[in-house]
Amino acid sequence: MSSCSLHVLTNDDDRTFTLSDYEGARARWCPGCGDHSVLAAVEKLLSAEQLKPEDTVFVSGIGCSSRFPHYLKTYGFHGVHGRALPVALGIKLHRPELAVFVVMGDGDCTSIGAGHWVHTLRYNPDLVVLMLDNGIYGLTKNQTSPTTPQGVPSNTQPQGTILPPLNPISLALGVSNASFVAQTAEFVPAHLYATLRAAFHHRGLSFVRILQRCPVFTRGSLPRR
Ligand SMILES: Cc1ncc(C[n+]2csc(CCOP(=O)(O)OP(=O)(O)O)c2C)c(N)n1
Ligand code: SF4
Repeated sequence: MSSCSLHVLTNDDDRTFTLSDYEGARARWCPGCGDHSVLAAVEKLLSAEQLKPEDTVFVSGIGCSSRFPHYLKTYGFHGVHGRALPVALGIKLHRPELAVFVVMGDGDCTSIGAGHWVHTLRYNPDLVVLMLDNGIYGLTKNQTSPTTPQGVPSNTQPQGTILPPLNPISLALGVSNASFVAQTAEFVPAHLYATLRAAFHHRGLSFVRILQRCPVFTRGSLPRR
C-alpha cells in the first residue's frame, strides 16, 4: 500500500514494483550528463512510493531533458517545445487520480514555455514539475538560455551572454498561489531524492529547479545558485 494519501494512488493489488519495473529504454544522454542522475532518483522514488506504472505519467517538452519519458516504463508524452505544462494540466484535469510529473529544460520552461510556467503556477494543480537547469540549450547545441550565466559564450552570443540570468526560484516565488518551490542539484543525490520525495507528497504544484551538469556545452559554468 502506498503511504501517499495526497494522490489517489494505492497499490491495491498483490504486485510489488522494483526498480526494473520502471526502467524504459536505455538512456542515450551523453556520458556524464546530469540527466542520468535525475532519472536514477526518479526511478528510486517511483519504486519507494510503489506507484503503479499504469497510473503514472511523465510529460515533457523538447530538449535533451525532455527525452525523460522514453526512459521510463510508465505512460509518457514527449510533446512540443515549451508546451509540456498545458498537456500535463489537461491529463490531470481529465484523470485526477493519476500521478502526473512534468520534465522540462531551462529553455523549455523559462523561455518558450514561460507563459505556461507562470500561469500553471498560479492555478496550482497537483503536478510535480521538474526543471532540469543546465543553463544552456543542450539539444540544439549551445544557445544562450534565460538561465545562462552572464558572460558565458554560446553559439547565439559568442562574445558572452549579455544579460544577467533570470532566477527561476525568485520568479516562481513571486507568482501568487505558488505552493511549493524548491531548488536542488543532481550532483547532491541525497538532497535531490529528499526534495523529489517532498515534492511528490505536496498537494498542489511542486516546482523543483534541479541544477544539472551538461559536460558537453557548459564546461563547468553551472547556472547561478
Ligand atoms: C517551437 C520550437 N522552437 C524551437 C525548437 C528548437 N528547440 C528544440 S529543443 C530547444 C532548446 C532545448 O533546451 P532546453 O529546454 O534548455 O533543454 P536541454 O536540451 O538543455 O535539456 C530548442 C530551441 C523547437 N523544437 N520547437
Ligand atoms: S548535450 Fe548536455 S544536456 Fe544534452 S545529453 Fe549531452 S550532456 Fe546532457
